[in-house]
Amino acid sequence: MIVPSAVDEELAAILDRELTRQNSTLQLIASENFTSPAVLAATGSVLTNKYAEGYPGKRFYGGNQFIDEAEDLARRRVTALFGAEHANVQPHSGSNANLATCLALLEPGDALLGMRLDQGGHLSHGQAVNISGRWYQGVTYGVTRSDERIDYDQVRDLAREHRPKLLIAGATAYPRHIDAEAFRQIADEVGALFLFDAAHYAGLIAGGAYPNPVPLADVVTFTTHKTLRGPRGGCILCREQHGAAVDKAVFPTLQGGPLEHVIAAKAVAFFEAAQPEFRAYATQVVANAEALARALSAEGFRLVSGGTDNHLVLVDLRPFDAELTGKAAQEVLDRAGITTNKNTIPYDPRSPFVTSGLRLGTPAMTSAGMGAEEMGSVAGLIARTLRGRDDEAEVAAVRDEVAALCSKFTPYPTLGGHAGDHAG
Ligand code: DSN
Repeated sequence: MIVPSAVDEELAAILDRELTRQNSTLQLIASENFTSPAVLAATGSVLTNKYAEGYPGKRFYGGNQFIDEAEDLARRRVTALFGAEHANVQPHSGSNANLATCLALLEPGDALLGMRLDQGGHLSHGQAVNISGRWYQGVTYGVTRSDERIDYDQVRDLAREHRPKLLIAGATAYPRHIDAEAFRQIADEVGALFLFDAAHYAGLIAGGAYPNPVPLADVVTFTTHKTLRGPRGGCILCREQHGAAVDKAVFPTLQGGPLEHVIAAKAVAFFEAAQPEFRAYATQVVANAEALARALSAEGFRLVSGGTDNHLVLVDLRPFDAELTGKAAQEVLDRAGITTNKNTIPYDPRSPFVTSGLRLGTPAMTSAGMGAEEMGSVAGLIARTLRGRDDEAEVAAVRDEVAALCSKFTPYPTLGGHAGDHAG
């Protein structure tokens, strides 16, 4: 692999520092992962040089015969992987995939019903600050106070009251399975279309560790870089009847030239996710999240909804330490080499910039080879850091232990200047 150091030492040094960070600290952000060298190579391939507005067989520029093959391969692989009728692999991101879905199915001013951002939803599900809430009438549902699970009665009541044209399931910080069947029934009752945003779950679904919403939803969107372990980007799966509208919404309505190097890398990720090893990986991601949840509970943390069914846990820090905010926890954990993100918890009294919660996920460290035993160690290191957060010597001691642990689970042991294998 040609590395920038040959021409640009300044950038090469930055890349090297980031590689060292990824190799030597714990990556617990639930939406992140470590791609394979094959995905990295496709992302860095000559396909980045080509303009290809349009779709395979219908491009606006010449020279796209091989680009067409790559995009067709990605489409074939992803429809087979999820059992979908139609795929669009061009969205640059999950937000673009969701906006394109709205452009395909709705008129400005139509109502859509999605999950509250502060209870685990996403900006692009109808929040007022996002285009999905500015162009459309965004209505939101949440979780119950009692068990902190989606309040399906509230979803039904709001659907009956507002008659949304689009009902959206999907979350960024919800540790439980989402009942796609319940959403389908509610959508049918009020005559809504049903979008399942599977960004967080796509890899688990592909690996058989999370129920597949594709047979139930009109449209399923997802990002390719989270549990699916592909390049950064988005994807839309839909029923054949919506295929033409979805394709038109992605191009020419929303996007211009597709990122064909990323689409090639998506094809690689779809291939990898169809292999038997990926099923083992997805199962281990969930087992690791369960192990992390148990170990954190034993350390005195309260888990939102009492635990997890998927790849993430949402920690309510207040019972552990009433003074400790998510912001302060994230900052001191960063100093200890443990990368996490602060997160609101349901009915959080603190602002989204401060929060009472911390979101932790297992996809990345599972790719690096960690198992349930290491999750116990990780929980212990988190607890020690947060208990000793005013003691810099203790934080430094944890940082050394984190580095020692990570040295046995290095995602890219041979990448500094050369492509190499990683532990996943
Ligand atoms: N930023 C993503 C996440 O962390 O869940 C959502 O878009």
